[in-house]
Amino acid sequence: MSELLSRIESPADLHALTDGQLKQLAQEMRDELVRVLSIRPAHFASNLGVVELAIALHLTFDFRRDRLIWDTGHQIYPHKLITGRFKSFDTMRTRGGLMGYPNPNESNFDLFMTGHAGCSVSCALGLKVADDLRGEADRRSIAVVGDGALVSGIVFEAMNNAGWLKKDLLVILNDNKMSICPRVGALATHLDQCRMSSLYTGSKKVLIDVLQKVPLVGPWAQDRLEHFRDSLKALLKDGMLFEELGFRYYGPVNGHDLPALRRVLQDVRPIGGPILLHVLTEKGHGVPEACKDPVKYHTPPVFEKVGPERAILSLRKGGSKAYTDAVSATITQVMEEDPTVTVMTAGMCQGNKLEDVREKFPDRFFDVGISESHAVAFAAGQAKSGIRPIVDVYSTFLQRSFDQIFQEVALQNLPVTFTLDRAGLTGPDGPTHHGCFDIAYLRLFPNFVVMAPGDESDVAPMVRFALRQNAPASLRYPKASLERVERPPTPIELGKAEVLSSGDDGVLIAFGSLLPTCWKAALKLREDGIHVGVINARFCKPLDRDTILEAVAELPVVATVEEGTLEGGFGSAVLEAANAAGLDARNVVRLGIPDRFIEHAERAELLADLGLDVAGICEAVRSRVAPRRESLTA
Ligand SMILES: Cc1ncc(C[n+]2csc(CCOP(=O)(O)OP(=O)(O)O)c2C)c(N)n1
Repeated sequence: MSELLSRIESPADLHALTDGQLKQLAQEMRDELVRVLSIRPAHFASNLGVVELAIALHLTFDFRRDRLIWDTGHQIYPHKLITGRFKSFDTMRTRGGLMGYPNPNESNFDLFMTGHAGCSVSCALGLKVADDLRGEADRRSIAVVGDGALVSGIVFEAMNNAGWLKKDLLVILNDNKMSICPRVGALATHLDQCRMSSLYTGSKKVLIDVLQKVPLVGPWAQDRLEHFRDSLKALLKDGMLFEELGFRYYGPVNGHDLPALRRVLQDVRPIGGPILLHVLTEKGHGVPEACKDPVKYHTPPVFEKVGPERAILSLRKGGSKAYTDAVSATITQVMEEDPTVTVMTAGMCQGNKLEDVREKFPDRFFDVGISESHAVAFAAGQAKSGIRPIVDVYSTFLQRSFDQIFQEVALQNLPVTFTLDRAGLTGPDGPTHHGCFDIAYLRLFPNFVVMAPGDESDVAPMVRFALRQNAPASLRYPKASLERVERPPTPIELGKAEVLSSGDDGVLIAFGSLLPTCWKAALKLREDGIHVGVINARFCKPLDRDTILEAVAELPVVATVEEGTLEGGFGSAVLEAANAAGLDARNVVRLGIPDRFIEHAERAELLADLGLDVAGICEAVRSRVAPRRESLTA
């Protein structure tokens, strides 16, 4: 039942509700989250935790003018529910439907697509500076930052700058004690210390209430109490870190007590300068199962509602093994065999399926939090000293560390292994999460070995091969179930492709994840009398020039196939090599991700849209083979 929620067409409608109705609205919002997200895998627990915060923010500010950025942006669902998107909430994360992150194309209430964590304070500060310069200083600028996102270095760069500029900026720390996994890092202790002080905030309130009832004594007592509070605050080092950065620290406040939240937001609203408001929320609030296991319920697979409403949920099991499983199993094996191997994850222990590694090798497993640039430079330091570090990061998030890959790793030629998860089209997360660019941005660097397993059987040998290199080496793999092309094993050799089959009409050269698709396409084409071979490129750098350029020189059609951007990708590497060898490369057709951002939908849907499924690859070959045959018979 969404009796009230269905009537909220814009945040302005919230003002008509009584306190009791607002409470009911929060319940209806949670019910809607449970209803929709039980049938569709999406960010669940984080959103249950910010229902009251979203309502309170929209009641206190007017975000038709004021600025609001949610970070990490997967906490955006309650905000979407009350900014005119309730009726389309069913379409969440489906093709053509609502995006699971803020999306300015959906609503003016969303400002940036904040799928990557940590940039909200910078953007909010930028908006504030610009609004002031344009004579619109009345517009408030607010960043809601999760405690997981907070540890991104960039948040501190921004706070350092904001504290210096002394701009009116409200940073709300949404502290649920969790990143995806329990939060890590020294800062966690500081935040815990701040939490403790909620005890004194409560006692202060009681004392003020009591003293204010005594005639004439009230104001004086309040003044004394403020003094008392400040001394206590200093003693507890409460929010000191933020105060040192030039922010006034307020809180912590209970993020599920809507009236209290509204009061404190009203209180801080008129205060000038940078403010940090510490809000305590519970990940999964309102759904006991999600509170008990917020890691599992961060982005659960579809789950069943059984038993009393919202009380018992059970995750539906299933699903085949994914590339991530194969890589993490290999990492476990190599760490068992070689005590010099370490692994870095940037807040993605669960996503990277490294829980086993964390258990077995606590001194060689490092979750650095959402700090990809640090992870890479940290690994470089280890490599310099004879350790063999693996940086296990999603393709899209590794973009954060482009400069560390350049300077600390490639330029020093250090043997750091990069295992790039979710490389290619990641599906319902959409453009912030697709891993489209890593081939292009890694092949730029001298010294780098850039690889991709063609199927399951390449995975373990390739990880082991990478660890044997005396140079940086990367391998990319998709967010997909494992597939295998049955064939006799061939060892991984530096810069050597694997020829699976040959044909007179042409060849499909797959770099990575689409090798099994190419294999199926070649079989299908054979049914139509078109004979194309299949090559598993394995290496983008160094490229197997001998094998590939021979194909370019001799075959009528050479199709390069990659699940990455065509701009500077594997196909470009082939064209560059052909050009350098003075070959006519008009027979080369490049299949991959075009030069635009790809929306969200299921991976299979996107691959089909982009002509990267069996049908699309067959069509690309047919459309080139047929005219040639016609011209030969004419
Ligand atoms: C740069 C970057 N690295 C990694 C991630 C993957 N990631 C998504 S959410 C998340 C944890 C965020 O924690 P927090 O901000 O506290 O939000 P919560 O889910 O706890 O509400 C991580 C690591 C990301 N979104 N961006």
